[in-house]
Order: sequence, then structure tokens, then C-alpha cells
Amino acid sequence: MTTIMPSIEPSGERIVALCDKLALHSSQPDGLTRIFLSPEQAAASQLVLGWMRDVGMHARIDAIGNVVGRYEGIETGAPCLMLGSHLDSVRDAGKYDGPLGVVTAIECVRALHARRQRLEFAIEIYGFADEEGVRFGATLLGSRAVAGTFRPANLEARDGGGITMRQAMENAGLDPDQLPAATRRRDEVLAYVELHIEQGPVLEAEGLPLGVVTAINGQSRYRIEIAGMAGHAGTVPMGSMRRDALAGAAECVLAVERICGAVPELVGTVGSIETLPGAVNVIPGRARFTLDVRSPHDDTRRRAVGELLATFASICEQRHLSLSHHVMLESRVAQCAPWLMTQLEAAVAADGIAVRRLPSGAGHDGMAMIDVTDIGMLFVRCKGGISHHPAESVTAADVAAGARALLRFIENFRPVAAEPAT
Ligand code: HGY
Ligand code: MN
Ligand code: MN
Repeated sequence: MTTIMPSIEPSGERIVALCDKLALHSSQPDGLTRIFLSPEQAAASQLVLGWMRDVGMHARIDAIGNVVGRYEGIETGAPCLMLGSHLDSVRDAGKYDGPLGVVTAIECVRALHARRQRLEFAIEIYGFADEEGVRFGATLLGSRAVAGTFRPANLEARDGGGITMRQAMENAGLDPDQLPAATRRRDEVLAYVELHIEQGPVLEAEGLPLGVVTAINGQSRYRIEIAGMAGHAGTVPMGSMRRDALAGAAECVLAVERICGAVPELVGTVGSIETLPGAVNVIPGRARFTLDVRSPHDDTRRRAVGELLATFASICEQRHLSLSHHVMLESRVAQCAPWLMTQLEAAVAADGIAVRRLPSGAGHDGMAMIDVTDIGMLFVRCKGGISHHPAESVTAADVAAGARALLRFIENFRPVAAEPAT
């Protein structure tokens, strides 16, 4: 007698509900903030470990705190198709940036497990521990550890409370000296494919639930510091006797808007700024701000960064201020592999959905994973393109379409020999 296994197809409602459940693990009482190596992240990781084990995966926490699940293929120990996304968030975040990719991948494995279906390859799902880089400034820490490109100097980076990454790892029960154990070899991984919300307006504007990503824009992140002279707000006359670091920084911020606004497809953002000593009646002696510059063209981005740093220097010279800058991230454009795009498009088209290729303005773990394997991405429409904001939202129908496409991609996945590294 043949047993008809329940063919549990991934449910959009279930995936959204699980993302909403994950969002409860937050350090922010009235919203979602879940940063790298925080108690909230540890709790979220335990939840995801359980979900992975429920669908027949071996699941563990790796040396940097990534959650890793493995669903064996027909042959134990086979190379894997790697799926996933990140489990950390920005401050006051949306619920789906990151978790949607992890949960959807788990629900695809649930469908395979329910049918007792094994494939010619293993499936591994990563819930990366730090993609956003909120706590220590450097981003993609979890995926860089997997790709073997983690910079040990990052261990000495300090968070806002003065805790080093090394201490934070030890506090979380991780051994920084074991970090190399997180690295995966190229021959273990057939490809890395991530499902993610678009975080932009294109799919919604064109009435499409899904899109296939062509490339992840290149990104430069800097920490800029301007020093002047603190002084009494009431007694130092306006003009050249003042060396107001915040006024200088403000002129720099407007230069970012002017210079980046003049170049198509280039974006520049000052996301955070702080002044010292930060008192109402003291002229700011120091100002620190972050700079985030992105473009689909690496030469455009590099030229813009050069022009911005030169402009900052000229502003500071005129105001008798000193300027220093620290590179936090330089990441080239990460091209998605055509063979993966073709297979993702076939999976999307099989549902009768028009295929739309588009670049990603947002950064993703694929920027790191490209150093160990070919990458692909599948975008799901999000309302108004809103992201990095509590109003981030998706529909269960679009999520179900994304899950169907991802499951179809998995079932029809045909690995090709990766191009030899150039
Ligand atoms: O910053 C980004 O683009 C991504 O959300 N980490
Ligand atoms: Mn993300
Ligand atoms: Mn993000």
C-alpha cells in the first residue's frame, strides 16, 4: 500500500505569522530592534533552531552565532544548496527584512520533509547573525565568517557601550578564537540563494509579486570625525573665532545630498550623527557622522566618495576644523550568477508570473557569500517599498508566491560547474 504523504505546500499566512513571532524578540518595547550577540538574538536563534529541527534538519549555532540548519540529500554529506538570510535587524526595524528569507526557506524544507523527499544535494539554511552592522559598524560579519573573509580587527571594534566584539562573543558563550571554524569551503556549497523583500518600489509600481535580482549594488561606508573647539555658547562671538564642529558637519551633510543627488543611480546617506559634548550652551567641539554611498557602478561610487572626502576637507579647512575618516565597508557590486537567475526565472514563470529582473539597492549577505560561491536572489514585493521602518509589510499572497517559486527552484535545481575564479 503506498502512503500518500501530505503535500504540505508552504503557507504565506504561516510564514508571515512566524516572522511576526520572531519580531517579539526585541530589545525595543514598542517595536523591533535585535542586534548582533544580544540576548534577544540568542532567544530568536533558539526559536529558529527549533523550527529547523521540526522539519528534519540538523541545526546548530556556528562559531560566530549564525543559526545553521542542514537537510541531508539522498547521500549523506553531499554538497549543499545554501539558502537563508539574516536574523539581526536595524533599530526600530520592520519584521520581514531578513527573517522572511530564513522562514520561507525553512517552510520549503517542511514541504520536502512532509513528502519524505530527498534531493541529489543537501539543503543548508543560514540565519546570519549580523548583516546590518548596527552594533559594531562593520557589516556582513556573519556571512563574512562563513566566506572566510572576516577581518580579525573587527573583534576589537567597540559598540556604543564600549564593549568589544570579542567581549560580546564571550558574553554570548562564543569563543572568538574558534571563528575560523565557521568558514565553509567552496566545494561544500553549490550556490547561495536568498529570498528577501525588495525594500524598494519597483515591483509594486509594476504590479508584480516577485522579481529576480541581477546584482547587489556596491557600497562604501565611512565613519567621519570633525574636531573644532568647544566653547561657551554665550560668550564666543559668531564668525572666525568659533570652530563649531557641528556646523562644519552640517555643511558636509548637505554636500552629500548635493553631490550624490547630481549623479543618476548614485545614493548617499548620513544615517547617524553625534556631537560632543552635546550640551545646549556649549559650542560643539566634535562631530561624528556616518556616510553610506552606493551605486550599481563601482567607478561612479568610488569617484563620488573621493569627491565627498575632498569636499569635507575643503569645508574643514575654511572653518579651521580637523577631519579624520575611517573606512567601515568597501564592497564592490556583487553580480548574481546568470545560471541561477535563469533557474529562478523559470520557477517564477511556472506560476504564470511575468519575470522582472532588477538590481538591489539594498545590501545583502550575498555580497559576502559571493567570495565562496555563486549567488542568486529572489525579491518579494513589499508595501510602498518601505523597509528599515516598522511600517514594512508584505501580503501573505505574495509571500506564498515567493515560497512556491523558491520550492520549485529547489526541486528543479541543477548545479552547474562554477566559473573558475578569475
Ligand atoms: O544596508 C543595507 O542595505 C542592508 O539592509 N543591510
Ligand atoms: Mn536585509
Ligand atoms: Mn536591512
